[in-house]
Amino acid sequence: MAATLGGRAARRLRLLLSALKPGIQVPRAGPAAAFGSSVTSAKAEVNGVHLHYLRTGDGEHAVLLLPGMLGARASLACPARCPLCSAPSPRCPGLIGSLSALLSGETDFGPQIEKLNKKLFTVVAWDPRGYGHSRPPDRDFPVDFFERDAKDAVDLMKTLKFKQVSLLGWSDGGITALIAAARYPSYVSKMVIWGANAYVTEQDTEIYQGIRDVSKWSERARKPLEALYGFDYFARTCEKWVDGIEQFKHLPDGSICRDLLPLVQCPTLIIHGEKDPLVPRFHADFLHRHVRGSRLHLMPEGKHNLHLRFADEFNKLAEDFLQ
Ligand code: TYC
Ligand code: MN
Repeated sequence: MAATLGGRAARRLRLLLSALKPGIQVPRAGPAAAFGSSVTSAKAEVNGVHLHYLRTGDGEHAVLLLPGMLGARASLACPARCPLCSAPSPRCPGLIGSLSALLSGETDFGPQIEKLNKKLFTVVAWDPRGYGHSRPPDRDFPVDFFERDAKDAVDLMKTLKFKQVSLLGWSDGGITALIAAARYPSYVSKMVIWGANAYVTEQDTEIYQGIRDVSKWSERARKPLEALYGFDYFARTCEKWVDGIEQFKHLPDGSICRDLLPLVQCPTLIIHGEKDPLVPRFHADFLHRHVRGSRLHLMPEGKHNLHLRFADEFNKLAEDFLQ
């Protein structure tokens, strides 16, 4: 296949293919090369599953990026199987597009993977089990699914031999980060969370019902996830997520992790986008009140994806806080 391509294209193909072999360094093109940066894609066996992660930077300070629902955020936007030869990812030429997506920063942590300071930080972005490339298994949502993700996340970083980590958790990933910090206080040094909530209200339930049917999502939100998962898995998993998160509404105070917040010991920065249509302000205020010593930073124009829309501002906030 590469033989049919011109010299430049063939070089690019070889580069991309070598990049997709787990554990192999990907020389980065473009501005990131100025940091001598590379991104590796790999899997580690943790708690009986093969967890996929991206890794970049070689700084002392380990930082784990935790994606939200459907977890595609850490992952390359690419199909589980190649549409041409049906080889499973990450081995087939059809996945070129996916790596281009990473290189052009189209993943949901693209600007963090690309631009967080590689000399200060070693950045890992993971796919929780059942999400992204951490499949099989299929994703399920037992009532302890956030607890399970928190343990998986910490055990992944221990497997990778990090002595301590800081957490950057978005949305569901923020909930996972809170639980990890509460349960493993000596392992988590600092934490930045945004778009997270510690409990579920009637108002949240209405919002959840609004996103349950993925065919009603905007094309832009739907496309990358559909490409990654295929329509059926994507649609089914979104419905299962809604059922999963609604379990908490029937618990006392709708609690996801309310009781754990006082156990958090690490310095915590809560960022809230004041135009977030998914997570109302009272959730950020609640976290701020109950996580001891936490800081609340408001971004007036920020929505749910504030780390993408205002990536430079977000990265600077996070870097300054972590140092
Ligand atoms: N927590 C979801 C995520 O991980 C996003 C979300 C938040 C959806 C609140 C609906 O009411 C909601 N991306
Ligand atoms: Mn293929």
